[in-house]
This record gives sequence, structure tokens and C-alpha cells, in this order.
Amino acid sequence: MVGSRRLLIKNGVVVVYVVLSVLRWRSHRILRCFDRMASALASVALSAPFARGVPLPENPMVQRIGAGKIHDNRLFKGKAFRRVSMAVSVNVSRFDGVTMAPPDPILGVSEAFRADTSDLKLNLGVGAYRTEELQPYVLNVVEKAEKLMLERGENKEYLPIEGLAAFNKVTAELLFGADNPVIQEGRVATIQGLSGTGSLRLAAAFIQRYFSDAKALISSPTWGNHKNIFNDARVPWSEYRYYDPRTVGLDFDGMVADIKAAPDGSFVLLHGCAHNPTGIDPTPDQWEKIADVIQEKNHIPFFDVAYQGFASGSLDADAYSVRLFVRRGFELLVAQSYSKNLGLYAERIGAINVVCSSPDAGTRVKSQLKRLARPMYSNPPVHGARIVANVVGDPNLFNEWKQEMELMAGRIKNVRQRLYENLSQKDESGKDWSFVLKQIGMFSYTGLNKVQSEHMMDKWHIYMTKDGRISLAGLSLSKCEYLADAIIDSFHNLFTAALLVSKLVRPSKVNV
Ligand code: PLA
Repeated sequence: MVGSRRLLIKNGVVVVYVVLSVLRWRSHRILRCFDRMASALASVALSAPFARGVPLPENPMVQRIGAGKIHDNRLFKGKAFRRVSMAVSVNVSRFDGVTMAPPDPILGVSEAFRADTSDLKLNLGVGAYRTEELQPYVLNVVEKAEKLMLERGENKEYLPIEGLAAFNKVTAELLFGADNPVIQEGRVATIQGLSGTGSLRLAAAFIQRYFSDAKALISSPTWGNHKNIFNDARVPWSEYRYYDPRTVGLDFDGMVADIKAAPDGSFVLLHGCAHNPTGIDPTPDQWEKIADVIQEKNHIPFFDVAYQGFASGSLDADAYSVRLFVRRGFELLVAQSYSKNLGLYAERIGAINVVCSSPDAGTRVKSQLKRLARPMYSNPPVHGARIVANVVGDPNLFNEWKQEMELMAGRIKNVRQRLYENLSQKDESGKDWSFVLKQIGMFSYTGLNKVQSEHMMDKWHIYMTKDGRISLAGLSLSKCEYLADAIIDSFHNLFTAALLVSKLVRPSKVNV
């Protein structure tokens, strides 16, 4: 009698659970509420004493619950609770409430490119260097360093949290210059990071933890991932003007005015060289004035140096802005990447440097960066760090690297020149395309907007980001003419429609 009543109750609970689960599936808006109720009922249905009729998986945690060895409230919390509810959610995914993420605006372009079967297709989306034959390129110095590493038979032990000491040393020296007082006086906290992105992310976590009231200022436009990084680290950000579409150049007055208007003590994110996506850098004189206003406002400069040596072909010239700010006595942050200049994209090798006013502050900052890194990824990978240490730390390989870098930067400059010539010769409207030549680095910001950029992909099979950026590093001399035809067609034939759309779709200025 008692047994059948229990069975009845159990069945009733299971029916209610199924109904709730179906309703939950139908309505995302009330998902959370139903989810909690359904899961709680599932736990009750399966818990002692009336759950004996329901088959349980061979799971020690579930059995312990059945045997009543865990205190009641544990049923609704933590792992035990989740395991039990999974056991009855046969046809309903616990992940139904997870929506589809949009493709990444940059890396998603490569996915679309791979899916295109046309012979004409060209990938100018992601900034990755290709040879004139449009093949990926492994630098000779990297191959030599790897050969050395194999010969030495190095082990695969964990690195310390801050990374490989030899790597950190040569990396900071490369950036600031080995004879820079901040290096000599031990005032730089350098931590090996997961390339530029991971280093920026670690710095953002540091800002969030120690400067929770501060805001980050980023250029408009900027590399798309900057916003994601600050959003995920919960660092509020806003944009400063940077690009002037009328001159296809720097909106210097707008930039200075916006940096001035920001709350004192903001972190100003600056692209050390080869601004992404515009390819427009301030002149030395403008850098001085930017430093003036940052100083006046007590802001903290935060440099992103993803292209040292790759922009101009000279490591020193590309470190100009960072060294200027250091010379002027700023405390500052610099994220570094070896993805482009050493072609180590997949090795995820870079660093975060914090220049402090005293060695003591540097030591403390470093300890906190390590503390942040430990629960995120514990310690960084060794392979890329050893390559860098071997190349940058060895005078012969270092010189060879500089030559290879000049070659890569030179090929991009040649392609830039050829594209400009093709655009000028072929465009009968007389439009001035000289801005292409004024830009620096691996990108050209064509001025094409979203509709026009989509037309480049749909009609011409040329893959690029929808903000009108093309990676010249993915272009060959022989493809310049085809690209010029595509740009001219997209620019002139979609001009009116594109104007209308750009008026309707305005980028947001402030976030979180
Ligand atoms: N900072 C800037 C300004 C960048 O352009 C990039 C890479 C990075 C940091 C991070 O590079 P890393 O993590 O590989 O060191 N930007 C690329 C690739 C080249 C990307 O989006 O991830 C780009 O196509 O914009």
C-alpha cells in the first residue's frame, strides 16, 4: 500500500518534471525559473527514500545521496546536485539555453574563406604573412632555433608562472632597449604571456583587480578583440576619436580632446606602431603631444605592440612611441606579441611588461601578475619562448632575423605600392587613392563600408573584415590588379546603397 503510494508520488513528480522541461524548452525568457524548479523536482524524484524504482547510473556520488550520507542541503548545491539532474534529463539538453555565438569578425572570415570553392578566392581577412605564392611562411631563423633545441634535447618540465627567464630578459630588452634605465634599474615587471591577446587579457585582469574604478580608453576604430578583452575582464571602456573618414587620416584633435575629457587616471590603450585596423600612426611630434595630455590627466598609458619590426622593417623605429613615453618617466603597461615579427602565430608567445617607478613596485606588480596567471592557465608554454630566447639572444640569429623581417616588411610595401598604382590607373573617376601609401603595417583600411566589403566577398571572392580592412600580407603582386578591380567596382557601384546603410548602422560609443 505504502509502496504503491510512493510509486504514484514518484510518477507524479516525474510527469511534472517532463512538463516543466518541455515548457522550459519553449520559453527562454522563463528558462532560469523553470530550470531551477525542474532540477529540484528531479533531485527529489531520485533521492531517498522513494526513488528506488528509477535506475541510477553507476556513480558513487549518486549512490551516496541515495544512502543519505550527504547532508540534505547538498542535494541542491554543487556537483552532486548537477549529476543527479543530468541522470533524468534524457532528451532535453542542459544546454538548450545556450544561444549560438556569432562568428568572430576576423577569424570567422578565414572559416568563410575555407568554405568557398572558387579559384579566384583570396583571404585578406586575418593578418597573417604569406609568401608571394600565398603560402604560409616559417622563418629560417625559427627553423634553425628549433633544430638547436632538438639537438640539445631539452625537457618539457613546467615553466615558472612568469615564464622562461631567458625569454623575459631578451623580450624586455628588445622592446625598451638593453641600455634603457628602466631595465638597468630593474623597474620592469615582465611576465611571459599567451601571445599578445593573452598578455592584454592578463593586464586587463590586473587593471580590474587593482584599479576597479578606472576606465580604459580605446581608439575608434581599434582591433576588434580589444573590446572583448575589456568586456570579459569587466573593465569599463569608452572610445576616443582616431580615424577621420574625410581625410582617411588621423583625427588628431578629436583624439586629444577625448583623452582630455576622460576621467583622470584612465588607462589609455595605444597601438605602439602600425595601428590596427587603420594603418595610421601619429607622427613623432603628435606622440609628444599625446604624452603631454596623458601626463596632464594622470592617465596610465597601455601600449599594445603587436608589430614591432614588422611595420617599418626596423625593430628600433617601431619601438619609438613606447621608448618616448618611458623616457618621459611614465609608469606604463606594454603587451607584446611574436606572432607577426617571428611568424609564431600558433605558438602563442608574447609578454606583458609593466614599467614601474621603483624596483620594489616592479617586484610587487610581478607577484600579482603571477597570482592572476596561476588560476587562469598556471604557467605558459615553453616551445615558443625557447625559440625567441634562441633567436633574440643569439647575435648571429638576431641579425639574420632582422634581415628576414626587412624582407617581409619589404614585400608588404611592394604590394602596397602596386595596389596603389593599379587603383590609380584603373579608376576613371579620378579618386585619390594615395592614402593607401600613407598607411603603415600589414593592413590597408580601404574606406569600404560593410555593404561594400560584403560585395567584395559575394561577387569577387575576396575575404576581408567588414570594416573595410584588408591584410596586404595575404596579397601577392600578381593579385593586385584583380583586387583593384574589385575595390573600384565595390566602391563606386555600391556607393549609394552603402551610404544609406552606414547612416542607419552607427557603431556604439560607450560600453559596460
Ligand atoms: N593586438 C593587435 C593590435 C593585433 O592586431 C593582434 C592580432 C593582437 C594584439 C594579438 O595577436 P596575438 O594574440 O596573435 O599575438 N591581430 C590579427 C589576428 C593579426 C587576430 O585578430 O587575432 C588580426 O588579424 O587583426
